[in-house]
Amino acid sequence: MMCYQCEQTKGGTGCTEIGVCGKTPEVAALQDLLIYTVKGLASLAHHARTAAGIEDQEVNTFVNGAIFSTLTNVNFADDRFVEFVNDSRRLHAKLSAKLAAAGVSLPASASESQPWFGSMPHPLAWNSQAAALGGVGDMIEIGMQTGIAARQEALGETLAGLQELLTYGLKGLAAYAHHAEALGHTDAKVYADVQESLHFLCTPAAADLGAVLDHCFKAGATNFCVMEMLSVAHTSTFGHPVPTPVSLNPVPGKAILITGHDMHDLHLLLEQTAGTGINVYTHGEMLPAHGYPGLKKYPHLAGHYGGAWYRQKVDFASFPGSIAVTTNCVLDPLTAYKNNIFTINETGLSGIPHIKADASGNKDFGPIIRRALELPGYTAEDVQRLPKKKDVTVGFGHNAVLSVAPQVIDAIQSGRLEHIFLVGGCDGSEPQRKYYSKLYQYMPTNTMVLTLGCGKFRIFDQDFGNLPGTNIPRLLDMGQCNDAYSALVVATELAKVFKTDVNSLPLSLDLSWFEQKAVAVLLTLLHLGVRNIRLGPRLPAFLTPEAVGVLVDKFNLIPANVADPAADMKMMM
Ligand code: FSO
Ligand code: SF4
Repeated sequence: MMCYQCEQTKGGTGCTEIGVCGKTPEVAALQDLLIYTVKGLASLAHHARTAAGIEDQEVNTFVNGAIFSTLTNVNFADDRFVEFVNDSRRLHAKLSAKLAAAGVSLPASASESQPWFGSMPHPLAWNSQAAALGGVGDMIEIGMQTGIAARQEALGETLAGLQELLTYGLKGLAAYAHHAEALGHTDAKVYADVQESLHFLCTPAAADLGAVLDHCFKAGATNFCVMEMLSVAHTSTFGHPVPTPVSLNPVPGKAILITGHDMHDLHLLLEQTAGTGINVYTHGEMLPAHGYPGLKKYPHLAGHYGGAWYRQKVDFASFPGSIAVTTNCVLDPLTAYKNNIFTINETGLSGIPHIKADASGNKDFGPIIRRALELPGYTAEDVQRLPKKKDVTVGFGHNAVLSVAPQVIDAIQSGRLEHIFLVGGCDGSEPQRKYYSKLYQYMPTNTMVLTLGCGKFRIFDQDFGNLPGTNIPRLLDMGQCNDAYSALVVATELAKVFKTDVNSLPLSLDLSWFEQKAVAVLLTLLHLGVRNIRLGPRLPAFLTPEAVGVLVDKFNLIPANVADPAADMKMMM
């Protein structure tokens, strides 16, 4: 196997024997095969759309969901990838039949293989092969021929890495689009853009570095629309987040922990547990849920439990209820809790029950609820015994932040607020990530910090006090990683007030990336022309020094100085 799609990749170069995340070579091969077959399906869908005006919603939804399943820490179950690959070929046959019925044939060039597919045919041609696929063993064998190695050999490391940059950006934006779709918000252009880019990766033009980079920034542009769509999906369904204290202390009673990013699932769970006496606790990136009026109104949304994703084995093992996994980041479970955990949507773990939506999209969380009722939950004694923690405050989406904008602007103009930091992104277990913990310590008291993503867990329970002369907290959490849109709205509005651009504001972006959604957000920021972004703790392994050089020249992208956060702070100030 060879996978270097996330920041924690082995040795900063690539996971080759087993993933640092726990991904096996077999699952890696199946994921590679899935991306390969989806490139073929997307190529066909692109032709169907452009040549015959055929739009197939099942294909559109599938493509985004399938590539979402290959994100880091989403799905480790080989049987689920076998299903995805078979579904891809089934949908390919369905769409081919529609085209044939419409009398539209594909140009021969549509399925001409490219050197970077190695010994494999063009994925569109492979999908169309009549022979049925064998079992999982056959798929793994074929999948092993569809990995990065063939692309590196044919294109060289820089171009192969930039093709991966595009693929990973597409994975991230597809994940966000899929979340919005769960709440009923879709955009035909987003499906078309994703599929056009996947099609592009199968054409001779994808051997041109400039064309690949253009597609990366185009993906960034599409992702901006997707993040806006997701923001609208969240706020129109659940209302705009409002500042809300969240308890980190449990209450007596049966308990369910919900993790991941999917607010729709949380809503369904709150509905299905209403009146059962079960309390629901958020974990990880679900923390911002407490700020939404449409979710916080449920009295049994009892609080938040645990820290960032990489601590889940410790946190989940001591949780006395069942655990619902809606999206990443999920890890191979310990025996201590493997009978309590359930996956939903694109997530998957070998041997762990998975809850599927029925034909009309309903999900029955009955198994999760029944397991919670079997488990002890929190007793009054537990609650008494556990050390008491202070509440944390969430809910500073763009609406809430802009409502205090006049005070922030006044503070900037009067010199009481010297600088704003946006420390966004993910957390992880590597020691280099201590850079972010230290960075916060070096922030002068006349500065503010906006956080988003699971990186906030390094400081989310610390008291940063208020901005001098105001009652505005210095630390404002804007939400999940996908709420980067809120930060962009705030930055754009501030720039308007000061009659300048985002790059000229007293604002520094220091991003901690981990997986492919962060790649999508980075591409969006670059597409918007945001410069001087610090990126860490390590630069992506898929970008060669030559590719990094292009980004440094064009955008002054700055590698985080993890060895010396004080120096970075000085430079940002
Ligand atoms: Fe974190 Fe995981 Fe939100 Fe990521 S939970 S690391 S970028 O998947 O999604 O911030
Ligand atoms: Fe390694 Fe990350 Fe790929 Fe997992 S997702 S195999 S940790 S590079």
